[in-house]
Amino acid sequence: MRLTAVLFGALLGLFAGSAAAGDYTLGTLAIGQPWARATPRGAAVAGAYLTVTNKGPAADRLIGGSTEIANRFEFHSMTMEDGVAMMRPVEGGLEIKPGQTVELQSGSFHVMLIGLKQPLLQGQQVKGTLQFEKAGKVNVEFAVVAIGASGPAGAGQGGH
Ligand SMILES: [Cu+2]
Repeated sequence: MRLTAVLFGALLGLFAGSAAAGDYTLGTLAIGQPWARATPRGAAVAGAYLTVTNKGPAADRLIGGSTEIANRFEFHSMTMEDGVAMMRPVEGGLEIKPGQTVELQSGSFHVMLIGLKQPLLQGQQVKGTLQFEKAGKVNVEFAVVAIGASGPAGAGQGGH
């Protein structure tokens, strides 16, 4: 029963992956819909988000990246401490185990673009790269959504 559910989920994932724009494949890694939020004028940092699914037999690691609009590209974790959201750089990147999907999302692990050269504008496509330890580098585009949006599809609340 459990296996059926897993397989069904995997199939759904495949369909979703092939249907949606903004998805990328690098070897056995599937990268889903990189996106970022628009920033107010003068902002120095922006959060960026994506998912990575490892369809291969070996673990890989998302270790870095770049974008055309920011000087630095970091991975952050976010935890609540005494009711305050704290962000910290993640050393060594993020491991993606075989069969695992890692979500970089608002309020959790995320990409932090630091040292913005220009504001991110809604509707913009920001060119960038993602660097994996084993699979290498892939070119992606981050779709910029409205400041308050919670995902690439639009609707939702804010948060970091
Ligand atoms: Cu951050």
